[in-house]
Amino acid sequence: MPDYVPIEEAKRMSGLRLVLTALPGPPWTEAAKAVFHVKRIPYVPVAQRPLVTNQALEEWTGHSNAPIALYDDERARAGWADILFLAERLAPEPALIPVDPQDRVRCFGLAHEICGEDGFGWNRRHLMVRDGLDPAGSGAVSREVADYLGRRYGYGEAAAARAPRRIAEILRVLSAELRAQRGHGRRFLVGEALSAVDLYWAAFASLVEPLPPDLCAMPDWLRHVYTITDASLRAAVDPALLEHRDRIYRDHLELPIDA
Ligand SMILES: N[C@@H](CCC(=O)N[C@@H](CS)C(=O)NCC(=O)O)C(=O)O
Repeated sequence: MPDYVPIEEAKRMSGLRLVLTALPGPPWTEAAKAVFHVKRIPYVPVAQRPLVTNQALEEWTGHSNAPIALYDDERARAGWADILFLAERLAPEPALIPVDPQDRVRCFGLAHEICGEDGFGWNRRHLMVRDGLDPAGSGAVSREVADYLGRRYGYGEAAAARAPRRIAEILRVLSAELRAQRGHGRRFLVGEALSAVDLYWAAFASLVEPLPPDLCAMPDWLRHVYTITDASLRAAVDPALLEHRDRIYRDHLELPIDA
């Protein structure tokens, strides 16, 4: 477990402080950790606990979810792109934003489809909320948490109804990109080198199927919630995408996942 520093103490510190969801596996948190890990940027971890830390984090940063990056007395950064640009500035090498303009466009387009509003993670969350609100659901997500997440992230019946289509189309786009890259003898989702989008996919693939318990010790209920069990949605998952996740973790990230 990271040595989480209490919020009040972190507030008084300078340098980089990173607010992280205090569970192994939440994709937005793991994505931010991956970026700072690859760049070898040290940070002070601060725990976000849904519903528990909201007020204190809101007062400090103006945000209450995770991740949030705070550097010296600069504005708090809560969006994945803002966090990435901060990391690029603090440690330009290894660059995670491609230099080639076409590759940059691809990188940000794909990253938004993975991490952004109405992207893969966002729509997977809608399905978790739907399960939690359904009296006949799996019971893995409590009604309280489903209500809370639903309110925060624009859940509605229409959003839930279209979520599977969005999830499947994003998975197909990622698969097509990966296969096209492989066809050119390239081992990354964009360009010739590791970029942020490989890290984002590695982190968000937990919402297809988390890494096994020895590599990611998440509670069973969370593992259940994260795993795609619906057969038609599962059919949209190209096994090559999970292989890519496994390789990115093996070659570039820290295992087992620590939280
Ligand atoms: N602001 C982030 C999104 C972060 C996000 O959605 N975090 C969620 C992950 S489920 C969270 O912290 N949820 C718990 C909560 O809202 O308390 C971004 O745009 O990159």
